[in-house]
Amino acid sequence: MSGLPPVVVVGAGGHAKVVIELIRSQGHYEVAALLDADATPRRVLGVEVVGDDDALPRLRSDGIANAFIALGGNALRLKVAGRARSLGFQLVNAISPSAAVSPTARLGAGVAVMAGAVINAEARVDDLAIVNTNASIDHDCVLGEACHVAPGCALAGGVTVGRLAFLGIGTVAIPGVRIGEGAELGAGACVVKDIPAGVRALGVPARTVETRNNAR
Ligand code: JB2
Repeated sequence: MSGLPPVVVVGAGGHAKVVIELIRSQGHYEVAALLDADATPRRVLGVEVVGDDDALPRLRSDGIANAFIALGGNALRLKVAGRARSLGFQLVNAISPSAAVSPTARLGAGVAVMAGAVINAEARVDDLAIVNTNASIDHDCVLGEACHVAPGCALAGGVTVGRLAFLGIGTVAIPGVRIGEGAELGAGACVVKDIPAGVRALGVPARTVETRNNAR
C-alpha cells in the first residue's frame, strides 16, 4: 500500500498499459485495479484485472472514488465514462511529466497526455481527449470531448477538433482549420481546409474518401 488514493483503470489493453505508467509517473494515485471486457484473471504491468465493467458498482462501494477510462475507441470511452460517472466516480487525468502543458491551457477530466506532447497557450482540451505521444497542439486550439490526436500530430494555432474525432498518426493541420465531430483523418493527412463532421479523409492535402456516421 502506497498511501496514495486508489484509482481504477477501465481497460487492460495497449492504451491501459501506457495510462498505468503515466499515472504512476505522476505519483498522485495508486492504480488499484483494472476492469476489462475480458475479465480473465491476470495481471497487466502488475495490476490485477478484477472483473468487467459490471464490477464498477462494487469497486465504488469498496471506497474507490477515482477512475480513468483507458479505452482507445472514442465512442466506447465516452460511453463507459458516462457509466462510471453515473456511479459517482471522478475521472482523473493521466498527464506525462515529460509533456509540456502551458499554464494557460485548460484541461478537462479523464484526459490523457502522453510523453513529449506539447499543449500551448490558451488551448482547450475537453474531457476524455487523448493527446498522444509527441503530438503538438499550438495556442488556442480546441480539442473536443473524447477525441484522439494520435502520436506525432502537429496542430497549428487555433485548430478546432470536434468531439469524437480521430486524427491518425502524423496528421498535420494548418492554422485555424476546423475538423468536424467524429471525423477520421488517415495517417499523415495534411489538413488545409475544414473537414466536415463524420467523414473519413486522407492524404496531402486531405480529401474526403468516405462519409461515415459511426464515430470510432
Ligand atoms: O466495454 C468495454 C470494453 N470493450 C473492449 N469495457 C472494458 N472495460 N474493456 C473493454 N474492452 C477491452 O479493451 C478489450 O477486452 C481489450 O482488452 C481492450 C482493448 O485493447 P487494445 O489493445 O485492442 O486497444 P486499446 O483501446 O487499449 O488501445 C488502442 O488505442 C490506443 C490509443 C490501440 O489502438 C493502441 O495501439 C492505441 N495506442
